[in-house]
Amino acid sequence: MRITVSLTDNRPEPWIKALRDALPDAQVEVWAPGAPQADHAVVWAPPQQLLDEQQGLAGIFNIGAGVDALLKLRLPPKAKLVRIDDGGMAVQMAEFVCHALIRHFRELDVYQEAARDGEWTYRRPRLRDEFAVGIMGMGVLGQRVASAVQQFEFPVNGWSRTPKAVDGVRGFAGAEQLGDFLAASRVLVCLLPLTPDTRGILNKTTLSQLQTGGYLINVARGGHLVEEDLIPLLDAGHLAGATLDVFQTEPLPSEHPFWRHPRITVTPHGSARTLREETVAQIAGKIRAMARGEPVAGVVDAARGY
Ligand code: NDP
Ligand code: OXD
Repeated sequence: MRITVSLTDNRPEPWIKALRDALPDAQVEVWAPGAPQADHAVVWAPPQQLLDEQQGLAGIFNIGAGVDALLKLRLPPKAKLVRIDDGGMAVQMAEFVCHALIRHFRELDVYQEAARDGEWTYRRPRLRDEFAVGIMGMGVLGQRVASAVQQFEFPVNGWSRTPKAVDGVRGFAGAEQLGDFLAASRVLVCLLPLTPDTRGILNKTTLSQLQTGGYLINVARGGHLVEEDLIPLLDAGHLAGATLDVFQTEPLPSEHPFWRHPRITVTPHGSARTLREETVAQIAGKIRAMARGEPVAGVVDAARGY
């Protein structure tokens, strides 16, 4: 079996070594134009030329969860596109979202500011019942975040495309229940895939439907947020703040107003990083399962967009 590897932004050597260790019978090589036909490709943001040349691929394994960039390319007709499901990202996402939520809820920025001035000052306790957390996207990551947030006893709402019954989560589904979901939520966490249906879903109209003093945590894709709508909602006081890990243009340009807005926290698309060991183990397991003719999890439905 031959595996070709193309990982923009990642040094390929450690990945090649890890894949060879996990699949000792496979020939694993870095892709270059004109490379021999492979059975599977392991990719992150591959060039179109790879996909055009490797028409016989049975599997294209994305080393991340989101496949929006890959679905913009022309894929070989028979290839299954497989994403990473969890692979060590879910716990990272849970800790990142809980940190942003608790930092906001417990007003830790206010304390930090006061501490800088040597002020010993208390804030009145806030009621967690008034900070319902709405999670858009109740998939692998969204459900892990929901369970972590529940540990801190915040009310949790979940919104998905199809109805879901998740213990302790008030479920909403489909476009027709989006308004009710937003109206029931104060802290909004976006964990949707970026698809034609979800692009621009965080906008003036939807964010205005959050409860007053709303807080946005976008850890999915920059394309979900209509960026120019955010600062007016913050300045008008409807939103209290935002933690943004993803942006329409990445890296976020140095002149972008989000860097300097006092109530926006910017992180560099690192809320949940791909972990090589877990990712390679998952991909190798799926390649072995496919060779045995077994179904694998995480196969992308291109028509659905995720
Ligand atoms: P999943 O595919 O497991 O879950 C997607 C969820 O979104 C599902 O619950 C799905 O509904 C829901 N959904 C999809 N389309 C719609 C829609 N039109 N309306 C309502 N709900 C919808 O994905 P993951 O949880 O693994 O990952 C989610 C996203 O997180 C990734 O696509 C990626 O963009 C982002 N991500 C960001 C990272 C970062 O570092 N910032 C790291 C990793 C991922 P249903 O359950 O009905 O199918
Ligand atoms: C992913 C990401 O989709 O890191 O995995 O954004």
